[in-house]
Amino acid sequence: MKSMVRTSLRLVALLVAPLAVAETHTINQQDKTFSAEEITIKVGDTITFPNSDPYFHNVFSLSMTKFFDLGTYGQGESPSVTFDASGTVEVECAIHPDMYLVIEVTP
Ligand SMILES: [Cu+2]
Repeated sequence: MKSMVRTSLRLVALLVAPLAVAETHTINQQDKTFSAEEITIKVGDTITFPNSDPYFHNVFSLSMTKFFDLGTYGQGESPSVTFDASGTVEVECAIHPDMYLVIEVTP
């Protein structure tokens, strides 16, 4: 009987685990700066990078944790990136060298 309860609990744990819902965060780009200098997120989370400036940005990262390049995009566009591994991600803009953001992706 005890082992049946244990098995049931394990089954419930398996069913519940995937419901630890991934979150979506927003890092706005305005006045040639990211809306945060640092953000901590969890593996599986997504960050959207809306461009609120009347000129182009090109958000990218050369970090091993997450390598990406969103390309050149204009005002009102809002591309996103999902982070599938833990670690540190340094984010820059190819057009504005002063733009810098650090993302800590935690397990
Ligand atoms: Cu930029």
